[in-house]
Amino acid sequence: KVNITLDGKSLTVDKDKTILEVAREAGIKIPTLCYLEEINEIGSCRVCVVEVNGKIQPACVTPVSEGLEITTTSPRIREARRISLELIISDHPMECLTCSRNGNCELQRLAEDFGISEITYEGEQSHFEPDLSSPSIVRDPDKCILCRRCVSVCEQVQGVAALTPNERGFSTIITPAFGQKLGEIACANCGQCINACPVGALSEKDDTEKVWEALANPDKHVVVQTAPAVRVSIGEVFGMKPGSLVTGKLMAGLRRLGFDKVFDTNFTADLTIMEEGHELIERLKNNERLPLITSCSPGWIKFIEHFYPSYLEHISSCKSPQQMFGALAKTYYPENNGIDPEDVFVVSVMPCTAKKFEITRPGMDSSGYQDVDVVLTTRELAKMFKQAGIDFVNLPDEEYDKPLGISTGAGTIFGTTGGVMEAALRTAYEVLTGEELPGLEFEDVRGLEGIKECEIEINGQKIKVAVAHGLSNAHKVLQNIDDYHFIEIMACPGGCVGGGGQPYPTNEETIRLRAQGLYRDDKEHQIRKSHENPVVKKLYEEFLGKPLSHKSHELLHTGYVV
Ligand code: HC1
Ligand code: SF4
Repeated sequence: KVNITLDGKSLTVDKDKTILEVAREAGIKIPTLCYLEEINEIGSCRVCVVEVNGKIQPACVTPVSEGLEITTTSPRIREARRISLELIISDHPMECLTCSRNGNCELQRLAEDFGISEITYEGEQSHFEPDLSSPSIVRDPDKCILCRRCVSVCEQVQGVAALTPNERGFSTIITPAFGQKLGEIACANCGQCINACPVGALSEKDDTEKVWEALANPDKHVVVQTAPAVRVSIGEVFGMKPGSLVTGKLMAGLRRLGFDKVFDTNFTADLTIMEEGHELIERLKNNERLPLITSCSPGWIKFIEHFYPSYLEHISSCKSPQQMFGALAKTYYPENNGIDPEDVFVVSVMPCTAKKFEITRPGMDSSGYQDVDVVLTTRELAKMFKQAGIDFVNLPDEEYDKPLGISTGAGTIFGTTGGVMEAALRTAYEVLTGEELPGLEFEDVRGLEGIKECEIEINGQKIKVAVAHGLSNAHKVLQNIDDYHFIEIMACPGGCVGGGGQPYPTNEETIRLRAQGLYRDDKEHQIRKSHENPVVKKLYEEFLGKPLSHKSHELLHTGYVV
């Protein structure tokens, strides 16, 4: 412990803390910009400066020590912070009105808080070409403020290190190494760099126009599927609490936009459990290619293809629920409803930017057409609601359409880390033993710990499973791959609730609340096991035959790129 004076008050505080941490604990707000707790603590933006024994120092990187006298607000400090901000803004394009972050930009908010009405430092601005090469991510270096939050997240949280500062001084630019483009490198398309960016230098590729066009085309039968994690986050854009479960309003809003049918990715999440569960059962019986590893997160799939191609035989051959849905929406659904599959246009609403990439992968056209036409992120759909003048908060609750909208509680928890594992165990246990599972909730695989493990006994065999989220944890779990029978890996921290297309801010708190929302949703479902989904059963009877059938393989399974 050390004794300090903070804004005139004597305090005894832990000695390994920074001034910023101590001030926050004391309820004093110090503005920050480049700071991301435990991820990017580099003190480069100088927005958090305070006076320490009379000297101006950045609070985020200055540790407390015995006898420090700290002042967090004074005319001198206000002036220093203003100068830092003005210098950053002097090399930032004033395109706020047309920027994707208009209204939720951290720089814009600070400029407002500090009452910045003119920039005194005029001079040359840097100019670079935007990078439009990725199917998921747009990088506009002119808007970059060099805070390095994206660099740190990509390296430390995702273990990819796709982005790095290049050049020096005024010419500094954050890019992939050797000036390559994002679309050409090992980038997982996860979008975690977008969530980390305080400004509009990184954003998702905007596909909303394609959807407006399809909705306005009278010849198109436009159907939409909504991912599990969207129902607990989209309300945030309209001022609702993170984790608010707004499934009914989401359906109503989508119908008001003009979609012909509103369906649910949760339905094909149940179907994935049937296919993947039986794959697990087969591999356990034959004791081959264990552990089985989940395949629904396209960022994770791109990551393993780049970094661990020799482990690809472990990956489930199941397409993700989004892709299974696309394949059925252009075969089973039109066949049963007298619609020409050529006229069906499939839109996905996903918390994820990598899903934009996934629809372009080889094999994602097993219906004879591109199975999914467009992916919108949660943020993009929220923008469309705004543009259509939809008063989201006051929408009534409506239901999903049948048949592709009927799902179980197991399908909904796919959207949080551990959920796919829990859903799979509920089904694998009952199919293998023929007995009812005593307790449905697998607490050991819930929560935000980076790697979770659990052991479950099925027919006398001990099945050891692991769950990892955030790709740096994927690196770790793969070091001990032989310890397990089944592994769930999701690219994003927290799983899809923490996806790169989710509303700002996506942080530990919002991720936790969204996950709680999904577990509530699971509890409210009457049916909570995928193999009990009546529409999934009917689909097997009428169309697919049985899990892992020839037709299932044709439509619902895929291969990987080495
Ligand atoms: Fe996900 Fe999935 S859970 S990958 O996170 O398996 O994106 O929410 O839709 O496909 O179901 C995302 C979420 C989503 C798929 C499902
Ligand atoms: Fe890194 Fe993911 Fe951003 Fe690619 S999308 S640069 S992997 S954080």
